[in-house]
Amino acid sequence: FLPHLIASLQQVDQTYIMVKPDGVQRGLVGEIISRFEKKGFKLTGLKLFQCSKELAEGAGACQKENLHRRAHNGRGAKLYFARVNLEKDSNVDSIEHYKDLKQKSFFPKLIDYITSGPVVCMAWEGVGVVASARKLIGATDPLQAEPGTIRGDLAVQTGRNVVHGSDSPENGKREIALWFKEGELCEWTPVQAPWLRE
Ligand code: IDP
Ligand code: MG
Repeated sequence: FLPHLIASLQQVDQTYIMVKPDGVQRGLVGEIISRFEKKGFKLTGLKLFQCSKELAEGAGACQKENLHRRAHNGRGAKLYFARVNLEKDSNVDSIEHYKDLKQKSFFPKLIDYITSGPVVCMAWEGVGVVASARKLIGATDPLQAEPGTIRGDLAVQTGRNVVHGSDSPENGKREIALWFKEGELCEWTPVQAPWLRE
């Protein structure tokens, strides 16, 4: 029983952290990466990424369940209407990413925000990384976030709160799979590992 308990307590998790466009524009990328790096978590994926502008337009359209899109048949003569479900488009990262917030009034603005410039996508790994990263990030509303947290130190408004962090280990896996392609993540052992955990 005890070894099992210890093993489950030491479950290694993954979290998806993203510097949002305001964090990139304000030159906070290094500062934000540093917080997780200094804490002792392991970086397993990192890239600068721009959601296409089409996605921002899709944000309005995706409030409808389905979108009818005009398309050509092979010979270019007849036109027909194909049923396209935007949510199933594998390119629509930001909409899929925030799918739980689709009914919220601020959803279209959220998608505009997140596609308004490049973001920095990160995968971090470690025991307890999901909950710990949420603590390092701080409350959703930066004015409520404690000093010492990223949002508490670096932001003032919910709609410009500089960083995203997964809210559960399941969502950590889901979001990493959504934002990273196969081959973009690295398996490695930091030399400092024995200095972080006994
Ligand atoms: P979280 O980022 O702290 O997990 P969520 O409730 O999951 O917060 O919301 C996702 C993101 O949506 C927030 O980080 C913020 O950018 C945006 N958001 C949440 N609530 C509001 C709001 O009331 N107005 C504008 N944007 C919001
Ligand atoms: Mg959230």
